[in-house]
Amino acid sequence: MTKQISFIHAADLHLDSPFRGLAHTPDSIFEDIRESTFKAFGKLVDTAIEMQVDFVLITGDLFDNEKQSLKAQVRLRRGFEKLDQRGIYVYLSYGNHDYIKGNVHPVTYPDNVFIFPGEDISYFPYEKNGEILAAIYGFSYEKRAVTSNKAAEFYIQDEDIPFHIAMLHGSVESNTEHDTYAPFQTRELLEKGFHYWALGHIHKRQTLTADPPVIYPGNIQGRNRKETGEKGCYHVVMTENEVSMEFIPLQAIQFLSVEIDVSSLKEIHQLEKTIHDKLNKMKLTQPMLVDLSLCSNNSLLRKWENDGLVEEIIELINDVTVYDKNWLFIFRHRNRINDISESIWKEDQFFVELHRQFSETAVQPFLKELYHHRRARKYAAQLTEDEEQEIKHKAEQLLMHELLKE
Ligand SMILES: [Mn+2]
Repeated sequence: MTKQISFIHAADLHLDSPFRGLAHTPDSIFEDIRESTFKAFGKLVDTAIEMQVDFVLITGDLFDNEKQSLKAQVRLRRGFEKLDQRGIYVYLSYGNHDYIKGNVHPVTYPDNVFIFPGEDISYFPYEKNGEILAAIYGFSYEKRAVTSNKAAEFYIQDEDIPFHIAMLHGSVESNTEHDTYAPFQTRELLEKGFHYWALGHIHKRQTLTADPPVIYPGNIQGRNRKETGEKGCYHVVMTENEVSMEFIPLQAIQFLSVEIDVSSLKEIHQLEKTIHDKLNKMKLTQPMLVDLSLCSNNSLLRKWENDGLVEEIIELINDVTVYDKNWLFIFRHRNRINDISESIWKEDQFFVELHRQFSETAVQPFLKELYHHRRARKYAAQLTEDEEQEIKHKAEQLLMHELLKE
């Protein structure tokens, strides 16, 4: 008989994320938001039970904060107990957000839970019906950062075991978008001969290679406007000859970014209808947090914005579903207005030059002081390419308008 194992691979639960940036939402909605990481974890547990998997892998950042909130630990324990009753094991490692030394209220988890004890790579044998079927390798962050190449330290320890699975919380060496922890190169993982690399740390779902699978499942619940769409885990079934994988969404709330061109609108009430119609087209099967961009090629949108009418329209739209189970809430909006005629851009030498200057100027150097400020730097996240472009665009528009006033 061919040997088979099945498991769930998840990472980056970030339980009890504070969602500070969304504290301006109505209380009932903010409560749902604060509960979302727990709800997603609840679905993870239910999925593991429904799929009757052998075990669950959670590769780091179970908690959002190194203090490992007591609430998060208790909710985890309850979830693990449910899995224990079904004979499902849990293997987990701590990451850069929940490194071991930060934990102030350690909670004891049930016996089905195996936690990698430290930064040296170790493995747990998984036994089923008296036979060791799999070896699960990993390590936990003892402190906030692990910057050495941990991948190099992984190796298969007992060739007699049929399946070898590696859990690694870290990033590809060339990835500069995220803090680079435990950097590795995909090629070097492949050389190791493991059957599955269960990665964590990067919140965007990614398949680095399919055979053998080297997988970031992403986080299980989006936490900000950049973490859009479905979030979840992989259900993996492995035999000696093949692997089947299925992505299973777990998010309780979805972040969505929506762009609407409102250039043709003449009256403010049309703006309400246009946004409403666009959002109405989406089937609401769960709560949605919408990041709305309005674009226009004329200045009417700017006038509405300055008169406070856009804000009012958004409030009116938000009010519609605020008490529904599947609410939809626009939590952020921005305007993109290009109302300066092309002929000015392209023909007036002064403006052509101005535009060139803008495109060649970087925003970062002007922010240096802010990012080095002892207190500000804790809160100021690095700007993304997009954000930098947006700032430049706004500044350019503002300057153009001031210059063209005459
Ligand atoms: Mn994380």
